[in-house]
Formats: sequence, structure tokens, C-alpha cells
Amino acid sequence: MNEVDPVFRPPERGVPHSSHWGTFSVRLHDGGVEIVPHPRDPAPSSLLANIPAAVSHRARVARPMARRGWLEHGPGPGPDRQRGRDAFVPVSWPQALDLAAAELRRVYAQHGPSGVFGGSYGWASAGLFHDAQHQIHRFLNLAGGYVRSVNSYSSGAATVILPHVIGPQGIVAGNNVSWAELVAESALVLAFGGMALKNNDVGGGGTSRHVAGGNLRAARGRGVEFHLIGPLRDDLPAEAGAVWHSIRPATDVALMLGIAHTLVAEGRHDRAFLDRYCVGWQTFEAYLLGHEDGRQKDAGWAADVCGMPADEIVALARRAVGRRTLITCSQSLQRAEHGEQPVWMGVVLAAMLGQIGLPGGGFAYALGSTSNTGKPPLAVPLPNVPVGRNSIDDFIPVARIADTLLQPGEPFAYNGRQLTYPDIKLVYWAGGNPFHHHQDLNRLRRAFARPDTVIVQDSVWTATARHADIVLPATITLEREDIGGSAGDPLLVAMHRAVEPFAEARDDHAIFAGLAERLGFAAEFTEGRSPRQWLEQIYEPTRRALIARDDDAPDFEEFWAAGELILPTLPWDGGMLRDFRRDPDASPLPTPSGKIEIASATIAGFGYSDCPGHPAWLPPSAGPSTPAADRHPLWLIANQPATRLHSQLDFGATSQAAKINGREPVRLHPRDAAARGIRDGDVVRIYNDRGACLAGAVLSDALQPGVVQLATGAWYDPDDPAADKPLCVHGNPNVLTRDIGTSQLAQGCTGQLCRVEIERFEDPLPPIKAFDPP
Ligand code: PGD
Repeated sequence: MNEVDPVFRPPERGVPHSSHWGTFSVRLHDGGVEIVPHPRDPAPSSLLANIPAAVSHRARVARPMARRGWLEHGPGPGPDRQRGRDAFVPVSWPQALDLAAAELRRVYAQHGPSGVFGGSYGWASAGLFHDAQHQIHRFLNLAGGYVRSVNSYSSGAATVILPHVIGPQGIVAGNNVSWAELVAESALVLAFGGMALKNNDVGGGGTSRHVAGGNLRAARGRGVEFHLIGPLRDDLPAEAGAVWHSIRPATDVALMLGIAHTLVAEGRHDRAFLDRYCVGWQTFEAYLLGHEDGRQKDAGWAADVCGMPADEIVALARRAVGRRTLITCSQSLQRAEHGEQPVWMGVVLAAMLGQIGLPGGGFAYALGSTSNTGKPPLAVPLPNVPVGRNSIDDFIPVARIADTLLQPGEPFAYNGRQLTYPDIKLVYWAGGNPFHHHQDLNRLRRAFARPDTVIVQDSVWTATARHADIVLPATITLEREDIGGSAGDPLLVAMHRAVEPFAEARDDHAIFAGLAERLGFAAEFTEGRSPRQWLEQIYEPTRRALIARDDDAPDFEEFWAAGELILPTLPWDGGMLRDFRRDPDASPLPTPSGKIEIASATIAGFGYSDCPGHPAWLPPSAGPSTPAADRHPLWLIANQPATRLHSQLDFGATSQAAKINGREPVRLHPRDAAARGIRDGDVVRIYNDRGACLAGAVLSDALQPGVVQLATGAWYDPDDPAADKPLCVHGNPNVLTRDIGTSQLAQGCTGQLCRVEIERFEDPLPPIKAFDPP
């Protein structure tokens, strides 16, 4: 499929703009803003309809605020741990900046940079200059340094395991198998965790063309056979015409082992490929055949674990041989306990089929998990704001934030290293919402009670802002100028300002510039440039690269006036894996052996029981017949929402339209509903030992019985903020999820799965207050 539509014309009217979920233009009306999708986008996202509400919603932070207890008693949580429960007091901008600057000065003087947590994880907004992550890291680097976070909530396990096994995530999620190759070359796709279209709505930084649906249709039209493996039928859209193998949650590795065992038992694995391109086969084969633990991982064994009949496993293994088979692994699979294993085992299965490095074959991590994977890479660099250098190297794996705040000084393992949690006194967050993204929110509340000071910059009253001491109102992208672009999308967008800033909101850059001025490094932070001059400055390297290629290279004024620029892309060449396949000696992989590591001596050397030296079936600690499952028998899948990006714009039209009685919809199988006397549209209480929330029941046979699904992103809304374990009346699943790392290797987020029970909620419905300012 052609990635760049030759008949494309720039939008003729409206203010050009961009978001993580699509490029658009803004038309201004008396009553507000109208969002018009970019004409080049074949399948614009319904998430665009969330944007108009953001312009003046009551959830916007109108002016700087400070927590009363913090103002009156000074930094520190206070003996009553009032953070998140206390009242807020409005303060002027000069006051707010003076307070924040004085506290930064105090903490740096008394505790140094290792007392400041600036990991500040979060998706923020599209726009390469105002990106909150760039701004906060540039600011904190100049302020003296900070404890950073590494990896992401999206891909915590894969990012760490892949370099040990095959190479950096970029080569297996990026320049490896493209959509175009899938359409043209693949014969069979085994999609572990699927390729849900809702996830393809979103591409970090912006996306001008939503191509997944069209490519799936084209592939099916060419006869590509899709198999969806997972407990939710709609994780592959109808256009793929997939065979649905509804296995139990968290058992993909067992199924993969059953397929692998069948290949070996029938002599169908590609021994030549394993010999030439891989190391560690014998070690893994001994495990597979039960020489290690006396247990053959055959199809019968796998069937018992995953619930797919043994004869279907055998049939699937046979169908995967002798044709161009692509194994994909969604990000969701690795966002669970032992999340390293499905990624590693997916690579091993693809190696056993001898397909790695072939067009449309092998293993593709996260193809179909975001809008911008599987598209050709850009041929020129994107505009980029330098963030400078951090004076310290202290870091935490990003999903260990609550452990950090609760357990300062305690040791923990990470990727072969023994590290110590820092003693954080000041937390500064801009562009993220940990009370959306982190697990076990009641535990996170205890963690957020610990530091001396929490500063949050956001445009809206998220639960994170409500747990801060100083809240600084940030603009939304519509209120500022920027350049939109993403490494996986060819359109560079001149994001013009569409509306005036809401109330007293300021750009993150302006807020940090004001702090930098008080702290004595304003000139270093702004380099004397206005935001517009910054845009011109960061555009220049892209333009120079275009000139060097003899491509159309408009100057900044021309680009700005045109509203956009299509950047050249590189031809898809299969990258490092294809070179490796052609000649493994001349083009070794960047793994310790230079080959695909079916067993890893490095990982074995770490001695982690939760991540051994080869892929293995490690039963989840909340699996069948465990105390967790006995008490709360349903698996909850807390996945990405279809109606918003994470928690962003939960008050928007698309997100609100899906709510039931104002609550987030929870899907459950009619059989599970009947057993509990639950009807479609009932408000239900979902609970386990960690917490409870309300949600609106939607009965659906698109789920496996025993599985319920509640998307992330409903704003946390405790009925009684003073309680230890309040009921979230709105439906945030992270009050239920468990706060443990994937393993000692990656320590990634495991928010995807946990055990719950559900009952009808019979009490009077509590009001939703999440969108009311405190
Ligand atoms: P967002 O809702 O996107 O979630 O977690 P993340 O924190 O990224 O939060 C972004 C915040 O930034 C919003 O509050 C928004 O208002 C604010 N913001 C936007 N633009 C700006 C700006 O310009 N300036 C400032 N100052 N603020 C801005 C997402 C994370 O959640 C991710 S990536 C994943 S993949 C995880 N997924 C799961 C999961 O599958 N299951 C569970 N249970 N939990 C998850 N959490 C993770």
C-alpha cells in the first residue's frame, strides 16, 4: 500500500494542528472550535471529537494553586498526611513561582539532585518544542540534575529483554516488518494479543494517516490468514477475518511452547536456521522436551494451561510451517507479570520457523500496537529541543515509582544490576498522570504522601494535580504554536495557535523560564529565544538535511505559511535483521553472541528465578488455583481505551458517550453476568483486596467467560478522599491492579491483568466529581 497519497492537497481552511491521535485543522465558531480531520487521513480517529471540550472545560486549572496545609505548615506531608485530601488556595503567578523556586533551592541545597525526582513519565501532547518531557528535563538538568526514570509503561519488559535476545526494540518494532510487507508477502499471521484498531488510533507525536484498518483489509483481500490469540475477540478487527483462539489470559507462552514442541516432535523446525543464526538451542530444547524438569511442553500440556484444545494447537503448528509466517506480539502481553517471556518466546518460535529476516515473516513486536509502527522511517531528522546533561546518573525503572517513594534506601534488582531506591524529597511532574498510569492507586496515595513537596504542571485537575502541593496551570496545544512530527509519520505540521490560553494558563516553557529566572539560569534555559524563535531554530536541522538530499526544503516562513511539509521516507529494507539473514558473519546482531539468543548466558548469569536464561513457562502468581483466584475468580483485563488516549480528555464527547450512568463501561460475558444477577446497563462494583471501583456493565460474548475488561483512563474519583481505601465511583481499574514489576530483569509495568470479583451495586449512585475542580 502506498504510504504517501500522491493526490494529497493541504487543508485549505482552518488552523493547522496536530495531536497524538491525528492531524487536523481547527475552525473557529462563536460556540467553540470545530475539529476537521486532515483530508489525507483515510480513517480519522473518533478521539478527535474529545478535543473541543478541552478549550474551556470546568476541569481546566484556571490559576496557580497551593495546598493549604503545605502553605501553612511548610514543606512536608504533615503528620496527618493530608496530600490529596486537603483544600487548595489560589495564589498569583509570582507567588507560585517564588514558592516553587524557593523549594527547589532548598531541596538542592540540603539534599542535592538525588533528592529531586524528575522522571515525570507521561505522554503529554504532540508538539516537538513544547513537549512537557523535553521542557522539564531541560529545566531540571540546568537546575542541577535529578533522578530520572528509564523505559516506559508501554513497553517496559520488551525494551529490556529484546537487546539481550535479538537487538534493540527499534529493530524489531521498527525497521523489520512493515505493513506493506505484511500485505504483499505474509501468508499467515499469528497475532498474539492481536492488533486492536483502537490502539492504532494513536501514534506518539502525531499521525497523519491511520492505515492499519486499510492494510488489514488489503491483506485479507490477498488471502493472508490471520489467527488472533487472546481472550478478547475484538483485539483483531473484523476486517482481518481472523480465526479467534480464545486462550486464558497470561498463558500465551504455554501455547507458544506447545506449538514449539509440536514442531520438534514432528521434525518440522528449521534446524539449519537454528544452527546458523542462533545460540542456545540445545539448552532450550532440553527444557521443551522436559529434560530439565521432567515435563514435556507438548500440545496436551499446553492445552491444559491455556485452554486451547491440543488438536488445534497441533493444527496451528502445522499451518505455520512451509509458508511465510509472521508472529506478532502486542505490547499488552508484556505489560504483565513475566512480561519478558512472551516477547522472548515469540522470537524463538519465529526462529524455529526459520523466518526471521524474511520480508513479511519472522517476528514483529508491537506491529499493530500504535499508528506509527510498520510505516517507513523518515529520511531526515525531526526538529528536536536539546535537554542538556544530567549531573547524576541515578535512575529508577519507571514503574517502580511507588516503591521509590515508600522504600528509600532499599536495594532492588534491575537488568543484572543491584540498585538502591533514592530518597526523594521533591517530586516534579509535567505531562504525565501517575494517578492514571500507575498500579494499585491506594498504595500510590501512600507513596505520594511521603515527599516534602510535589509540584505538578497540567492543564486539568487530574488526580495527580489533586495530590500535589503546588499546581501550575499549563496551556493545551491549541493555545500555543509548535511543530508536530513523529519518526513514524511523514507529515511535519505547523501547529498554529487556534485559541487564547484558558484563564491564567501558561506554556510549560514559560513556567520553567519563570522559575529559571528566579533560580538564576534564565539565559541558559531560554538561550534568549522566544518560542517562535525556538521553532525556527529547531526546524533548521531538518531543512538542512532536506537540502543535503536535494529535496524540497522550504524555509521556516514558507513551511509555517503552508501549514505542513511532507518529509521524505527511506525505502523499507528490512534493516538489521535482513542484513543479518543475508550474512550473519558480516552483519552480526548487537547481542553478546552476535546471533539470536534462544538461551542467554548473560540472563542466566543474573540468577533471576523470575526470568531464567531461556524463555520458560512461569505461572502467574494469580493464576488458577491460587489464593488470589480463589477469592476473586475473574481475570480483569485493564487495557487501553477505545474512546480516549489514556486519561486524556476523559471529559470529551467521545469518551463521555461511552459511559454508562457516568461510569466507565466494564465488559463481561453473559454467563458471568447471569451467575451474578447482573444485567446490561447495571452499575456494578468491581473489587479485590487492594481496592474497589464502580463501572457500568456491558454484556458481550466477545470476551472469554471468566474474563472482564475495563479500559484504563477513567479519572480516579474517590468517594471519600480521607479514607484509606476509598471506592472509585468512576471506574479507574488501577485501584485494582497490582504494583509489582514484570521481573527482576525489566521491572516493567504489570497493569494489564489482575484478579477481581464483581457484584451489582445496589446503593444510591454516588455523584461523579472527578471533573469538578477541588
Ligand atoms: P496520560 O493520560 O496520557 O497518561 O500514562 P500517561 O501518564 O502518559 O497523561 C498525560 C498527562 O499529561 C495528562 O494529564 C494531560 O492532561 C497532561 N498533558 C498533556 N499535554 C500537556 C502539556 O502540554 N503540558 C503539561 N504540563 N501537561 C500536559 C500512560 C501509561 O499508562 C501508558 S503509556 C501505558 S501503555 C500504560 N498502560 C496501562 C495498562 O495497559 N493498564 C493499566 N492498568 N495501566 C496502564 N498504565 C499506563
